[in-house]
Amino acid sequence: MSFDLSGCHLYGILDLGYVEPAKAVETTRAMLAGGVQILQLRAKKLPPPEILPLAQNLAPLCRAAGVPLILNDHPELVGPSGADGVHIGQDDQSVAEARRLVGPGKLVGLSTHSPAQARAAFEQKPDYIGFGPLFSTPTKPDYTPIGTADIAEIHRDAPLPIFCIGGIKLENLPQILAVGAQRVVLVSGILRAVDIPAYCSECLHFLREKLP
Ligand code: TZP
Ligand code: MG
Repeated sequence: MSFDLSGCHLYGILDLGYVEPAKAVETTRAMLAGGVQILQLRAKKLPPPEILPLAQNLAPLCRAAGVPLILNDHPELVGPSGADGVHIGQDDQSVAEARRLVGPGKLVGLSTHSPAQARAAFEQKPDYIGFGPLFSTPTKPDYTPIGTADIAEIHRDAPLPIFCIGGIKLENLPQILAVGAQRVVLVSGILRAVDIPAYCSECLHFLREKLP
């Protein structure tokens, strides 16, 4: 059985564009201590043989915290690393193919960058989608921000969890929750925080307080 994401609202990405591989374990511990409810390892510049041992080190930490570990790309590393799923993009393999590669009981997430892509994703039945970037972000510099105007509409009757992403920080959570966001992904907000556990925990408290 795979994870039930219905209670997950704070998704943190450990992006190795911000964190040296040598600090991956320490940073993961800090994110988990702060209460992230899903954790993704995103290592765009590392080859699979270097991602595998990192993921193998993070998997037991996430498992002990009851938090699913998701690998960005590399569905073939999910089984060997003990991760809980994969996150794919619009230019990667289909959700069905990613699901075949990760095997049963694992999660498959899909990035979407417009309402049309989000609606098309509903048909592909991933376990969740990312929706953004809402705001411009140094983490994904080549993407045009899509803004917040479509958030409410895309949540209406959505058949799966939607995680808003892109330029989201503790400071703008009120703004995006006010327009209907329910779940958020943070990367640089968390990884540039002076106190990562405190930052994550403030985000989580805010989400818990404001969401129904
Ligand atoms: N996909 C859409 S925006 C984004 C990804 C991976 C980056 C979000 O990073 P940040 O630092 O939280 O803006
Ligand atoms: Mg990808």
